[in-house]
Amino acid sequence: MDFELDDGQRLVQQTARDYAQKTILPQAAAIDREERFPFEILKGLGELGLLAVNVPAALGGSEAGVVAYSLAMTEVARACASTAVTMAVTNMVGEVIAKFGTPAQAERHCPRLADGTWAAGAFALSEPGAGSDPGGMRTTARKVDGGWVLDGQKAWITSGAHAGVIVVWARTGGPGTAGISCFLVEKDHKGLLVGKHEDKLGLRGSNTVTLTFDDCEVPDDALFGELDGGFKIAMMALDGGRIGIASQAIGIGLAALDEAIVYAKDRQQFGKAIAEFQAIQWMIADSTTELSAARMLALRAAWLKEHTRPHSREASMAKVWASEAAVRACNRSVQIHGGYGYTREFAAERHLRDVRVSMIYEGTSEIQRTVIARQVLR
Ligand code: COS
Repeated sequence: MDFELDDGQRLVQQTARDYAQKTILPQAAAIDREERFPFEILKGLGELGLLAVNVPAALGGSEAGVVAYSLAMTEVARACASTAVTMAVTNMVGEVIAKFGTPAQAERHCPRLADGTWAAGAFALSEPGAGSDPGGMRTTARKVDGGWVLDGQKAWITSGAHAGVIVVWARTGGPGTAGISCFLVEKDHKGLLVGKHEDKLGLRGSNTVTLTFDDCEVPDDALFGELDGGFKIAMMALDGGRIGIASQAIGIGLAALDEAIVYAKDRQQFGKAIAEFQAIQWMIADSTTELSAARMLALRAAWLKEHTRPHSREASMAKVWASEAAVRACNRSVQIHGGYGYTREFAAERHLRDVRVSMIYEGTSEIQRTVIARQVLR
Protein backbone atom coordinates (compact mmCIF):
# COMPACT_ATOMS: atom_id res chain seq x y z
CA MET A 1 0.00 0.00 0.00
CA ASP A 2 1.17 3.50 -0.78
CA PHE A 3 -1.02 6.52 -0.08
CA GLU A 4 1.53 9.04 -1.35
CA LEU A 5 0.98 10.88 -4.61
CA ASP A 6 3.96 10.85 -6.93
CA ASP A 7 5.69 14.05 -8.03
CA GLY A 8 3.81 14.23 -11.33
CA GLN A 9 0.42 13.85 -9.63
CA ARG A 10 1.31 16.48 -7.05
CA LEU A 11 2.40 18.86 -9.78
CA VAL A 12 -0.89 18.47 -11.68
CA GLN A 13 -2.84 18.93 -8.43
CA GLN A 14 -0.87 22.06 -7.50
CA THR A 15 -1.15 23.51 -11.02
CA ALA A 16 -4.92 23.00 -10.99
CA ARG A 17 -5.23 24.39 -7.45
CA ASP A 18 -3.25 27.55 -8.25
CA TYR A 19 -5.24 28.31 -11.39
CA ALA A 20 -8.55 27.43 -9.72
CA GLN A 21 -7.98 29.58 -6.65
CA LYS A 22 -6.36 32.56 -8.37
CA THR A 23 -8.24 32.76 -11.65
CA ILE A 24 -11.44 30.71 -11.48
CA LEU A 25 -12.72 31.24 -7.94
CA PRO A 26 -12.97 35.05 -8.18
CA GLN A 27 -15.28 34.61 -11.20
CA ALA A 28 -17.38 31.71 -9.91
CA ALA A 29 -20.25 33.72 -8.44
CA ALA A 30 -20.59 35.83 -11.61
CA ILE A 31 -20.41 32.75 -13.84
CA ASP A 32 -23.36 31.37 -11.89
CA ARG A 33 -25.35 34.60 -11.70
CA GLU A 34 -24.85 35.59 -15.33
CA GLU A 35 -25.03 32.04 -16.74
CA ARG A 36 -21.70 32.83 -18.35
CA PHE A 37 -20.04 30.00 -20.30
CA PRO A 38 -16.38 30.14 -19.19
CA PHE A 39 -14.68 30.39 -22.62
CA GLU A 40 -11.59 32.22 -21.36
CA ILE A 41 -11.11 29.96 -18.36
CA LEU A 42 -11.33 26.90 -20.60
CA LYS A 43 -8.58 28.34 -22.79
CA GLY A 44 -6.46 28.70 -19.67
CA LEU A 45 -7.19 25.12 -18.64
CA GLY A 46 -6.13 24.03 -22.13
CA GLU A 47 -2.83 25.90 -21.81
CA LEU A 48 -2.18 24.09 -18.53
CA GLY A 49 -2.92 20.69 -20.07
CA LEU A 50 -6.03 20.17 -17.96
CA LEU A 51 -8.49 19.55 -20.81
CA ALA A 52 -6.79 16.29 -21.81
CA VAL A 53 -5.12 15.07 -18.65
CA ASN A 54 -5.28 11.37 -19.51
CA VAL A 55 -4.76 11.69 -23.28
CA PRO A 56 -1.44 10.56 -24.84
CA ALA A 57 1.15 13.28 -25.34
CA ALA A 58 1.42 12.32 -29.01
CA LEU A 59 -2.17 13.52 -29.38
CA GLY A 60 -1.58 16.76 -27.51
CA GLY A 61 -2.64 15.47 -24.09
CA SER A 62 -0.78 15.67 -20.78
CA GLU A 63 -0.58 11.90 -20.39
CA ALA A 64 -0.61 12.44 -16.63
CA GLY A 65 -2.98 9.58 -15.82
CA VAL A 66 -6.37 9.07 -14.23
CA VAL A 67 -5.32 9.78 -10.64
CA ALA A 68 -3.90 13.15 -11.69
CA TYR A 69 -7.12 13.81 -13.60
CA SER A 70 -9.22 13.08 -10.52
CA LEU A 71 -7.08 15.43 -8.41
CA ALA A 72 -7.27 18.22 -11.00
CA MET A 73 -11.03 17.83 -11.31
CA THR A 74 -11.51 18.17 -7.56
CA GLU A 75 -9.41 21.34 -7.47
CA VAL A 76 -11.31 22.99 -10.32
CA ALA A 77 -14.69 21.97 -8.86
CA ARG A 78 -13.66 23.44 -5.52
CA ALA A 79 -13.58 26.80 -7.30
CA CYS A 80 -16.35 26.52 -9.91
CA ALA A 81 -18.55 23.50 -10.53
CA SER A 82 -19.82 24.83 -13.88
CA THR A 83 -16.28 25.04 -15.21
CA ALA A 84 -15.52 21.62 -13.75
CA VAL A 85 -18.34 19.79 -15.54
CA THR A 86 -17.36 21.40 -18.84
CA MET A 87 -13.78 20.28 -18.24
CA ALA A 88 -14.99 16.78 -17.24
CA VAL A 89 -16.94 16.15 -20.43
CA THR A 90 -14.14 17.56 -22.60
CA ASN A 91 -11.63 15.23 -20.95
CA MET A 92 -14.02 12.30 -21.37
CA VAL A 93 -14.54 13.03 -25.07
CA GLY A 94 -10.80 13.43 -25.70
CA GLU A 95 -10.07 10.16 -23.95
CA VAL A 96 -12.75 8.22 -25.75
CA ILE A 97 -11.62 9.52 -29.14
CA ALA A 98 -7.98 8.72 -28.32
CA LYS A 99 -8.97 5.21 -27.29
CA PHE A 100 -11.56 4.18 -29.87
CA GLY A 101 -11.01 6.54 -32.78
CA THR A 102 -9.07 5.86 -35.96
CA PRO A 103 -5.66 7.58 -36.09
CA ALA A 104 -7.18 10.20 -38.39
CA GLN A 105 -10.07 10.89 -36.00
CA ALA A 106 -7.76 11.06 -32.99
CA GLU A 107 -5.26 13.33 -34.77
CA ARG A 108 -8.00 15.69 -35.87
CA HIS A 109 -9.86 16.05 -32.60
CA CYS A 110 -7.63 15.26 -29.61
CA PRO A 111 -5.12 18.12 -30.06
CA ARG A 112 -7.98 20.58 -30.65
CA LEU A 113 -9.77 19.42 -27.50
CA ALA A 114 -6.53 19.48 -25.54
CA ASP A 115 -5.43 23.01 -26.37
CA GLY A 116 -8.87 24.57 -26.34
CA THR A 117 -9.12 25.17 -30.12
CA TRP A 118 -12.45 23.38 -29.72
CA ALA A 119 -14.13 25.28 -26.87
CA ALA A 120 -15.26 21.91 -25.48
CA GLY A 121 -16.26 18.37 -26.40
CA ALA A 122 -19.80 16.99 -26.07
CA PHE A 123 -21.20 13.53 -25.41
CA ALA A 124 -24.62 13.01 -26.99
CA LEU A 125 -26.06 9.79 -25.60
CA SER A 126 -29.24 10.73 -23.70
CA GLU A 127 -32.54 11.49 -25.37
CA PRO A 128 -35.82 12.94 -24.12
CA GLY A 129 -37.13 9.38 -23.77
CA ALA A 130 -33.85 7.54 -23.06
CA GLY A 131 -31.87 8.62 -20.00
CA SER A 132 -31.14 5.76 -17.60
CA ASP A 133 -31.92 3.36 -20.46
CA PRO A 134 -29.77 4.50 -23.38
CA GLY A 135 -30.45 1.14 -25.07
CA GLY A 136 -33.93 2.55 -25.73
CA MET A 137 -32.64 5.41 -27.90
CA ARG A 138 -34.57 6.38 -31.03
CA THR A 139 -32.06 8.48 -32.94
CA THR A 140 -31.24 6.60 -36.13
CA ALA A 141 -28.35 6.52 -38.57
CA ARG A 142 -29.33 5.35 -42.07
CA LYS A 143 -26.68 4.16 -44.50
CA VAL A 144 -26.46 6.08 -47.77
CA ASP A 145 -23.85 6.17 -50.50
CA GLY A 146 -20.61 7.45 -48.94
CA GLY A 147 -22.01 8.13 -45.51
CA TRP A 148 -24.80 8.08 -42.94
CA VAL A 149 -27.88 10.19 -42.30
CA LEU A 150 -28.68 10.92 -38.66
CA ASP A 151 -32.20 11.70 -37.49
CA GLY A 152 -33.44 12.23 -33.96
CA GLN A 153 -33.05 14.26 -30.83
CA LYS A 154 -30.52 14.25 -28.00
CA ALA A 155 -31.18 15.83 -24.61
CA TRP A 156 -29.19 17.27 -21.69
CA ILE A 157 -26.08 17.71 -23.79
CA THR A 158 -23.37 19.46 -21.79
CA SER A 159 -21.59 22.11 -23.93
CA GLY A 160 -23.78 21.10 -26.90
CA ALA A 161 -23.98 24.66 -28.24
CA HIS A 162 -20.23 25.30 -28.05
CA ALA A 163 -18.50 21.96 -28.56
CA GLY A 164 -16.17 21.63 -31.54
CA VAL A 165 -16.86 17.91 -31.75
CA ILE A 166 -19.81 15.87 -30.53
CA VAL A 167 -19.80 12.12 -30.02
CA VAL A 168 -23.27 11.00 -31.07
CA TRP A 169 -24.91 7.64 -30.54
CA ALA A 170 -27.51 6.43 -33.02
CA ARG A 171 -29.32 3.26 -33.91
CA THR A 172 -27.84 1.45 -36.91
CA GLY A 173 -29.26 -1.99 -36.22
CA GLY A 174 -32.15 -3.68 -34.44
CA PRO A 175 -33.65 -2.73 -31.07
CA GLY A 176 -31.79 -2.80 -27.76
CA THR A 177 -28.16 -2.23 -26.94
CA ALA A 178 -26.69 -4.31 -29.78
CA GLY A 179 -27.72 -2.11 -32.71
CA ILE A 180 -26.16 1.19 -31.64
CA SER A 181 -23.19 2.92 -33.29
CA CYS A 182 -21.22 6.00 -32.57
CA PHE A 183 -20.46 8.99 -34.84
CA LEU A 184 -18.34 12.11 -34.62
CA VAL A 185 -20.13 15.26 -35.71
CA GLU A 186 -18.45 18.65 -35.84
CA LYS A 187 -19.87 22.00 -34.79
CA ASP A 188 -22.16 23.77 -37.28
CA HIS A 189 -22.60 20.64 -39.39
CA LYS A 190 -25.58 20.88 -41.77
CA GLY A 191 -28.63 19.23 -40.23
CA LEU A 192 -27.38 19.64 -36.66
CA LEU A 193 -29.67 22.04 -34.83
CA VAL A 194 -28.95 23.39 -31.37
CA GLY A 195 -32.10 23.64 -29.27
CA LYS A 196 -33.08 25.43 -26.11
CA HIS A 197 -30.69 25.97 -23.24
CA GLU A 198 -32.00 24.37 -20.07
CA ASP A 199 -32.88 26.72 -17.19
CA LYS A 200 -31.17 24.66 -14.49
CA LEU A 201 -31.17 24.72 -10.68
CA GLY A 202 -27.36 24.79 -10.61
CA LEU A 203 -24.28 24.60 -12.83
CA ARG A 204 -25.70 27.67 -14.46
CA GLY A 205 -22.46 28.52 -16.21
CA SER A 206 -22.42 25.20 -18.01
CA ASN A 207 -24.26 24.90 -21.29
CA THR A 208 -26.99 22.24 -21.46
CA VAL A 209 -29.02 21.92 -24.65
CA THR A 210 -31.05 19.61 -26.81
CA LEU A 211 -29.52 18.71 -30.17
CA THR A 212 -31.71 17.80 -33.11
CA PHE A 213 -30.37 15.83 -36.05
CA ASP A 214 -32.53 16.53 -39.06
CA ASP A 215 -31.38 14.68 -42.18
CA CYS A 216 -27.88 15.26 -40.91
CA GLU A 217 -25.56 13.59 -43.40
CA VAL A 218 -22.06 12.66 -42.25
CA PRO A 219 -19.34 10.91 -44.26
CA ASP A 220 -18.35 7.27 -43.79
CA ASP A 221 -15.32 8.28 -41.77
CA ALA A 222 -17.56 9.88 -39.14
CA LEU A 223 -18.40 6.38 -37.90
CA PHE A 224 -16.52 5.97 -34.66
CA GLY A 225 -15.58 2.53 -33.33
CA GLU A 226 -17.19 -0.59 -34.73
CA LEU A 227 -20.52 -0.65 -36.48
CA ASP A 228 -23.16 -1.64 -33.90
CA GLY A 229 -20.49 -1.51 -31.18
CA GLY A 230 -21.39 1.91 -29.80
CA PHE A 231 -23.21 0.90 -26.62
CA LYS A 232 -20.10 -0.63 -25.08
CA ILE A 233 -18.06 2.45 -25.96
CA ALA A 234 -20.66 4.54 -24.09
CA MET A 235 -20.53 2.26 -21.06
CA MET A 236 -16.72 2.26 -20.95
CA ALA A 237 -16.59 6.03 -21.36
CA LEU A 238 -19.13 6.44 -18.57
CA ASP A 239 -17.10 4.21 -16.25
CA GLY A 240 -14.31 6.77 -16.58
CA GLY A 241 -16.71 9.72 -16.61
CA ARG A 242 -18.15 8.63 -13.28
CA ILE A 243 -14.71 8.92 -11.68
CA GLY A 244 -14.64 12.49 -12.97
CA ILE A 245 -18.08 13.29 -11.57
CA ALA A 246 -17.18 11.72 -8.21
CA SER A 247 -14.08 13.94 -8.16
CA GLN A 248 -16.16 16.97 -9.09
CA ALA A 249 -18.66 16.28 -6.30
CA ILE A 250 -15.79 15.96 -3.81
CA GLY A 251 -14.50 19.37 -4.89
CA ILE A 252 -17.90 21.02 -4.42
CA GLY A 253 -18.34 19.31 -1.04
CA LEU A 254 -14.88 20.46 0.09
CA ALA A 255 -15.62 24.03 -0.93
CA ALA A 256 -18.83 23.93 1.11
CA LEU A 257 -16.98 22.44 4.06
CA ASP A 258 -14.15 25.01 3.87
CA GLU A 259 -16.65 27.84 3.97
CA ALA A 260 -18.65 26.27 6.80
CA ILE A 261 -15.46 26.05 8.88
CA VAL A 262 -14.54 29.69 8.29
CA TYR A 263 -18.08 30.80 9.11
CA ALA A 264 -18.39 28.62 12.20
CA LYS A 265 -15.18 30.04 13.65
CA ASP A 266 -16.31 33.58 13.01
CA ARG A 267 -20.00 33.55 13.88
CA GLN A 268 -20.69 34.34 17.52
CA GLN A 269 -23.82 33.16 19.36
CA PHE A 270 -24.42 32.74 23.09
CA GLY A 271 -21.14 34.55 23.67
CA LYS A 272 -18.87 32.24 21.68
CA ALA A 273 -18.03 31.05 18.18
CA ILE A 274 -20.58 28.49 16.98
CA ALA A 275 -17.63 26.18 16.14
CA GLU A 276 -17.42 25.60 19.89
CA PHE A 277 -20.81 23.94 19.93
CA GLN A 278 -20.83 20.19 19.60
CA ALA A 279 -23.79 20.23 17.20
CA ILE A 280 -21.70 22.23 14.70
CA GLN A 281 -18.56 20.20 15.39
CA TRP A 282 -20.37 16.97 14.58
CA MET A 283 -21.62 18.32 11.28
CA ILE A 284 -18.08 19.36 10.38
CA ALA A 285 -16.71 16.00 11.51
CA ASP A 286 -19.27 14.09 9.45
CA SER A 287 -18.59 16.11 6.29
CA THR A 288 -14.82 15.74 6.75
CA THR A 289 -15.09 11.98 7.23
CA GLU A 290 -17.55 11.34 4.44
CA LEU A 291 -15.64 13.43 1.90
CA SER A 292 -12.41 11.75 2.91
CA ALA A 293 -14.01 8.34 2.28
CA ALA A 294 -15.26 9.65 -1.06
CA ARG A 295 -11.75 10.69 -1.99
CA MET A 296 -10.41 7.22 -1.17
CA LEU A 297 -13.06 5.59 -3.36
CA ALA A 298 -12.50 7.99 -6.24
CA LEU A 299 -8.72 7.70 -6.16
CA ARG A 300 -8.92 3.92 -5.94
CA ALA A 301 -11.23 3.74 -8.96
CA ALA A 302 -8.87 6.14 -10.77
CA TRP A 303 -5.86 4.02 -9.85
CA LEU A 304 -7.56 0.85 -11.13
CA LYS A 305 -8.44 2.54 -14.41
CA GLU A 306 -4.92 3.90 -14.74
CA HIS A 307 -3.57 0.36 -14.32
CA THR A 308 -6.06 -0.94 -16.91
CA ARG A 309 -7.80 -3.07 -14.29
CA PRO A 310 -11.59 -3.56 -14.17
CA HIS A 311 -13.06 -0.47 -12.52
CA SER A 312 -16.73 -0.29 -13.44
CA ARG A 313 -18.06 -1.25 -10.00
CA GLU A 314 -15.47 0.92 -8.24
CA ALA A 315 -16.33 3.93 -10.43
CA SER A 316 -20.02 3.51 -9.57
CA MET A 317 -19.19 3.10 -5.86
CA ALA A 318 -17.12 6.28 -5.98
CA LYS A 319 -19.83 8.20 -7.80
CA VAL A 320 -22.77 7.16 -5.65
CA TRP A 321 -20.90 7.73 -2.41
CA ALA A 322 -19.14 10.95 -3.40
CA SER A 323 -22.23 12.60 -4.87
CA GLU A 324 -24.44 11.74 -1.90
CA ALA A 325 -21.74 12.64 0.64
CA ALA A 326 -21.16 15.95 -1.14
CA VAL A 327 -24.89 16.75 -1.17
CA ARG A 328 -24.96 16.13 2.59
CA ALA A 329 -21.85 18.30 3.09
CA CYS A 330 -23.35 21.16 1.08
CA ASN A 331 -26.64 20.86 2.94
CA ARG A 332 -24.83 20.97 6.29
CA SER A 333 -22.88 24.01 5.13
CA VAL A 334 -26.14 25.87 4.46
CA GLN A 335 -27.37 24.78 7.90
CA ILE A 336 -24.22 26.02 9.62
CA HIS A 337 -24.55 29.36 7.83
CA GLY A 338 -28.13 29.64 9.14
CA GLY A 339 -30.25 32.33 7.47
CA TYR A 340 -27.18 33.69 5.66
CA GLY A 341 -26.72 30.30 4.01
CA TYR A 342 -30.07 30.78 2.32
CA THR A 343 -28.97 34.00 0.63
CA ARG A 344 -26.65 34.82 -2.24
CA GLU A 345 -24.36 36.69 0.14
CA PHE A 346 -22.53 33.40 0.74
CA ALA A 347 -21.50 30.68 -1.68
CA ALA A 348 -23.16 27.94 0.39
CA GLU A 349 -26.43 28.13 -1.56
CA ARG A 350 -24.59 27.90 -4.91
CA HIS A 351 -22.73 24.80 -3.79
CA LEU A 352 -25.98 23.12 -2.77
CA ARG A 353 -27.59 23.97 -6.12
CA ASP A 354 -24.50 22.91 -8.08
CA VAL A 355 -23.90 19.63 -6.31
CA ARG A 356 -27.39 18.23 -6.57
CA VAL A 357 -27.08 17.08 -10.17
CA SER A 358 -24.10 14.89 -9.34
CA MET A 359 -26.65 12.37 -8.03
CA ILE A 360 -28.37 12.47 -11.43
CA TYR A 361 -26.04 12.92 -14.40
CA GLU A 362 -23.68 10.32 -15.86
CA GLY A 363 -26.01 7.78 -14.28
CA THR A 364 -28.36 8.40 -11.35
CA SER A 365 -27.59 7.09 -7.87
CA GLU A 366 -30.10 4.35 -8.60
CA ILE A 367 -28.23 3.30 -11.76
CA GLN A 368 -24.92 3.26 -9.85
CA ARG A 369 -26.46 0.95 -7.26
CA THR A 370 -27.76 -1.24 -10.09
CA VAL A 371 -24.28 -1.48 -11.63
CA ILE A 372 -22.75 -2.31 -8.24
CA ALA A 373 -25.39 -4.89 -7.29
CA ARG A 374 -25.26 -6.61 -10.69
CA GLN A 375 -21.53 -7.12 -10.30
CA VAL A 376 -21.71 -8.18 -6.67
CA LEU A 377 -24.50 -10.67 -7.32
CA ARG A 378 -23.07 -12.03 -10.57
N1 COS B 1 -18.13 -1.83 -19.90
C1 COS B 1 -18.13 -2.56 -21.04
N2 COS B 1 -19.26 -3.16 -21.51
C2 COS B 1 -20.39 -3.02 -20.80
C3 COS B 1 -20.45 -2.25 -19.62
C4 COS B 1 -19.25 -1.65 -19.17
N3 COS B 1 -19.22 -0.91 -18.06
N4 COS B 1 -21.72 -2.29 -19.14
C5 COS B 1 -22.43 -3.04 -19.99
N5 COS B 1 -21.63 -3.48 -20.99
C6 COS B 1 -21.99 -4.36 -22.11
C7 COS B 1 -22.55 -5.64 -21.56
O1 COS B 1 -21.53 -6.58 -21.29
C8 COS B 1 -23.45 -6.11 -22.69
O2 COS B 1 -22.65 -6.74 -23.68
P1 COS B 1 -23.18 -8.08 -24.44
O3 COS B 1 -24.42 -7.63 -25.17
O4 COS B 1 -22.04 -8.41 -25.35
O5 COS B 1 -23.45 -9.07 -23.38
C9 COS B 1 -23.97 -4.80 -23.27
O6 COS B 1 -23.04 -3.78 -22.87
C10 COS B 1 -25.35 -4.43 -22.75
O7 COS B 1 -25.27 -4.39 -21.34
P2 COS B 1 -26.52 -4.58 -20.40
O8 COS B 1 -27.36 -5.71 -20.90
O9 COS B 1 -26.03 -4.60 -18.99
O10 COS B 1 -27.32 -3.22 -20.69
P3 COS B 1 -28.58 -2.59 -20.00
O11 COS B 1 -29.45 -2.03 -21.04
O12 COS B 1 -29.17 -3.56 -19.01
O13 COS B 1 -27.97 -1.34 -19.23
C11 COS B 1 -27.02 -0.03 -17.46
C12 COS B 1 -27.06 -1.37 -18.21
C13 COS B 1 -28.28 0.24 -16.68
C14 COS B 1 -25.84 -0.14 -16.52
C15 COS B 1 -26.75 1.11 -18.49
O14 COS B 1 -27.86 1.30 -19.29
C16 COS B 1 -26.42 2.43 -17.83
O15 COS B 1 -25.30 2.68 -17.40
N6 COS B 1 -27.41 3.34 -17.78
C17 COS B 1 -27.18 4.71 -17.32
C18 COS B 1 -26.77 5.53 -18.49
C19 COS B 1 -26.24 6.86 -18.04
O16 COS B 1 -25.31 6.94 -17.26
N7 COS B 1 -26.82 7.91 -18.59
C20 COS B 1 -26.34 9.23 -18.37
C21 COS B 1 -25.97 9.74 -19.69
S1 COS B 1 -24.59 10.67 -19.80
S2 COS B 1 -25.07 12.33 -18.87
